Amino acid sequence: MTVPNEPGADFDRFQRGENGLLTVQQHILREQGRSPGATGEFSWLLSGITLATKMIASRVRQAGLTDIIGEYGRSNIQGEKQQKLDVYANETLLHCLSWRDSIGFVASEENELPMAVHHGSPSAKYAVVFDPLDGSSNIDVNVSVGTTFSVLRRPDDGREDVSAWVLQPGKVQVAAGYVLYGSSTMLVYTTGNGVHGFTLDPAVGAYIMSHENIRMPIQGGYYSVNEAYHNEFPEMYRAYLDHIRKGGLGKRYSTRYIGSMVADFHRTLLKGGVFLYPPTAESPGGKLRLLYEANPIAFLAEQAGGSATDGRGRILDIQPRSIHQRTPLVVGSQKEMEAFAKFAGK
Ligand code: P6P
Repeated sequence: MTVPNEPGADFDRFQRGENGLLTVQQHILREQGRSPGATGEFSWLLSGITLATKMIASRVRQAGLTDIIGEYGRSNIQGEKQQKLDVYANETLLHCLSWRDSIGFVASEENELPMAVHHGSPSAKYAVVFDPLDGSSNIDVNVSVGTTFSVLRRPDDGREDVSAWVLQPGKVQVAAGYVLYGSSTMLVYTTGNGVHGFTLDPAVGAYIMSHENIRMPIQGGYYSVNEAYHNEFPEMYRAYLDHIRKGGLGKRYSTRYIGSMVADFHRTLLKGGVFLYPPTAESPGGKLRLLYEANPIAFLAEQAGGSATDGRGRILDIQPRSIHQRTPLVVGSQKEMEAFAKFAGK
């Protein structure tokens, strides 16, 4: 009997993961060659994030049972009281990423300065910026929280200072995503070739593809904003929200606001609508951080057919000036964002 020397038909089916068992590592390898960010090195880098977030998910799930709830007893660079889980999540990500020699620098919401990892080594090609546990003040009341991350390539102009590696506009991100610790633990990421969602199967310990090529609906049914600050918002935001409430977008909207950006955006990604964090009296430049919150969210939104602005221009075009720089953020579906652009005078 001659043995065929080409892959059988089943090979393609298994490669495509039609049997429902495609893990995120396999997905990255399958994407290899289709997008600049998806290489074997990148798969190894991403596995540092997926490993850390599995460890974080395990602690989040046990939060009420172990001594991991409550304040750590210190404030972070943002002046926010660190929760014990913030510190655990941060140290877990720093540990796992330090073992990836393709990473030159990491920057965290929890640390004032970036950390040089393998900078100086020829293998160091990426910087990773992240918020280890966004929305952590919600942990004590069992509300979803999330990890956000953004991957940047080393500058191609030979500049080796950390600012050149880290302070890059969102439009050059190699990859970005988040992990939502919700009713299930989901990783949602993009390498510029669509947005894909993977649900953690705790029995297997692997993120399995559950949402291939997520597309935002053209229009949703929710707007998401902290209405307590309504009177502080600039006029164009208040006029826009009144327009939505009065049926100006051709349908009745409901409001949803979880107070955890990853959860509020995840709903917007899957169901459509708009999420806003406008300038307020307390945060005139916006509250959300550009590098590791707004940029990954904006990259995902654009890859899924939506868009994201700071009220003046495209989030991804903003040239960062500092690591912890904040920005106003409006992100959502096509219809809601086209309407916002009119109120923003664009
Ligand atoms: P506010 C959580 O602290 C966070 O950074 C985001 O996750 C969330 O969208 C926002 O702040 C909520 O802020 O002022 O509405 O409580």
